[in-house]
Amino acid sequence: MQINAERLWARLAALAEITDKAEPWTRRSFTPRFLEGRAWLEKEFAAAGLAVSRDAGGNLVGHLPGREAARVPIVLGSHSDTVPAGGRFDGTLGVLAGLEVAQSLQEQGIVLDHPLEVIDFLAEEPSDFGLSCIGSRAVAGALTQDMLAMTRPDGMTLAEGLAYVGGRPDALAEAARPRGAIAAYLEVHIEQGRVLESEGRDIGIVTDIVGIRRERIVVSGRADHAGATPMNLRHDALVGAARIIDAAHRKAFAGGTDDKPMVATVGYLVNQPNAANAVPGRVEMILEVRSGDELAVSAFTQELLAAAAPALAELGVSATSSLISHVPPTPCAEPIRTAIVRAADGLGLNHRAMPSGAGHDGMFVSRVGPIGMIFVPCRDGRSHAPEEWIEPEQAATGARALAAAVLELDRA
Ligand code: HGY
Ligand code: MN
Ligand code: MN
Ligand code: MN
Repeated sequence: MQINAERLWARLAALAEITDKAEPWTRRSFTPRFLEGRAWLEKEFAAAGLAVSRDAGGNLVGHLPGREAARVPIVLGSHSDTVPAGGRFDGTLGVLAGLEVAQSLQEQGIVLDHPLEVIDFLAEEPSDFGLSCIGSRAVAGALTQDMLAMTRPDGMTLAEGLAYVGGRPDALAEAARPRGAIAAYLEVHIEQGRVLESEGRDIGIVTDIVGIRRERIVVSGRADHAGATPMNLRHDALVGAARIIDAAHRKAFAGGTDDKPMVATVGYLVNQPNAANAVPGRVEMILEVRSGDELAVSAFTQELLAAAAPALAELGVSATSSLISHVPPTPCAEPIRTAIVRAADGLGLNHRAMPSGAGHDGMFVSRVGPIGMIFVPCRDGRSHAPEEWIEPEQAATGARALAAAVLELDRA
């Protein structure tokens, strides 16, 4: 089966151009720019011959009937939202490679036994509500009322956000799919690391997706005049946050093992009042910890804040943490991995098995059906940065492996 590499590359370039111009490449979920990208995708899905719908969870779903309507679908997909000033390929490659496979099947008169779906999952990246994988949580029936009540800094609730993107927060049961409702889920994604490029591999076949825990930490001090407040009378919340951030970095550096490495990051921080001449009174930040070691991830923040307590007491500040999300490590399914290996071997691709240090929608889709992921190398392993890049041939290889794996799974 052929795919149209030029068309895939042209679509990747066109979707990338739908970005906040001041800060490429940015298409944050729940924003007008995201809706612009969705409108473009909807047009492309229809032009590719798919029946297009939006489910109650805010996902864009393209549907291609199969020979046997009673079968559950093979699903391809990923996400079209980005981190701020992210890249052009994180997520979009999976959505557009899936679309390319669906269109190429029709053009070559290949009718699968299974229905085929291509899904752009809503808000895979941590949204301004703090929550990630919102659309795939909805498909897994894991979007709770508490989550719908989460607010973003401008006060919008996630329920309002869902409605804004065409979801139906009061009908989430319609988006939820029971276990067994998906025959196989396949996602092509850029590796977002350096392994494949450094080893000269064509693709990676993912073994498992790392576990991720995110907590909101608030450091409370006292806002004061920066000039008239002596150092010994200050309660500087940002210095307290700095102690915590440095300790988290050191703890993760020393933590983990070779087969279960650990990473910890504070990438989001709000300093208040955030004025050059005011001692910071309050800091809110998000700490995320990732590792295959579930226990270590679960205990990380509590241990961290206990160890930082004397330093915080000395500063006259306090810290509290609240859980945002915790997703355990997610294995990819053996039969799906085997089908991808057969597909890659059939194409003569140089491949290897590897874990994913990045989170993906498959963490939740795995609750509905077996998942598999295909990684393509990205330049210098860079991602979540404007420098993110892949070559047209690498995009095409990912789509060809996806197409061949779909044919393998359809026959299974
Ligand atoms: O954060 C992640 O791992 C993914 O890129 N959303
Ligand atoms: Mn990402
Ligand atoms: Mn991604
Ligand atoms: Mn993903």
